Amino acid sequence: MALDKNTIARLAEHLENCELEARDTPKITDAHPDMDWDDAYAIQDAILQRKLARGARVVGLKAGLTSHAKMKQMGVDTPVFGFLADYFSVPEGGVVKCSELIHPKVEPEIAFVTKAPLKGPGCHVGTVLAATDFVLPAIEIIDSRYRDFKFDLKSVIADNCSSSRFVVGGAIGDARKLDLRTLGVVLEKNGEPVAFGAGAAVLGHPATAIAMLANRLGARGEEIPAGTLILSGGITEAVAVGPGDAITLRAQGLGSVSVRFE
Ligand code: 0L1
Ligand code: MG
Repeated sequence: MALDKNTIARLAEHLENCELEARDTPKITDAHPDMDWDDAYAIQDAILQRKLARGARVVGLKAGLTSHAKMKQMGVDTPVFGFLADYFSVPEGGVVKCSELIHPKVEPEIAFVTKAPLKGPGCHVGTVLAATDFVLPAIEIIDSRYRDFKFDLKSVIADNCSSSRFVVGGAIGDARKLDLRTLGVVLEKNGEPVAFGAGAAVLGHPATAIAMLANRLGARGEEIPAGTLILSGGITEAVAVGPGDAITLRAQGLGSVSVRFE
């Protein structure tokens, strides 16, 4: 690690305050160009500990930057992983207040819910499908705390991978019976289709993102517990939203899920 404990705590406080007060900041590597990957995840973990200390709960995990469209959009080349706090969850058909966010964007995703623990190393698509209870469509609302969404991978990991809100809904599906690679999604903004894709856009198969997360946690002696909700990553580029917008995700065989912004 290149950063000391105090610096990690200070950067976690800064980034979390930016989230809670909906204000942006330059990316943290501008002031700390030598920070390493362990520092980045340590800052994310310090943000998590701050939330837990205030009584928040973790209700899920996420993989981000898992599609080539997203990697190209953000100018990066590898997936990242974060956590979902309880207050990020928005009910199906619910409303997101833009005043609580900086510059929200939406992403169509496939969410997995596990029925057995997943522990790496060695997890793969087969292990993930065997441990999956069901899948369902999800809209992730991302909101990087970095000015104009300009960041590098270490900065974005520290910022809990731009996590801010998410909605799951629609119909649940059996991951053993669905072909998640060819499962098509259409994202609509105010009734107009604005993004299209299929599950294979996520690392060839969305379960690959879950396997990568399990393998990353396994390297730290941790696992994905049974009953965990995991967002596998945006299938298309993220779409900017603002007050008055209505978003619907239609996923083949899995119904639809909607959210509004005010
Ligand atoms: O969920 C995501 O793919 C977001 C990862 C962080 C990068 C971004 O803000 O787009
Ligand atoms: Mg996402």
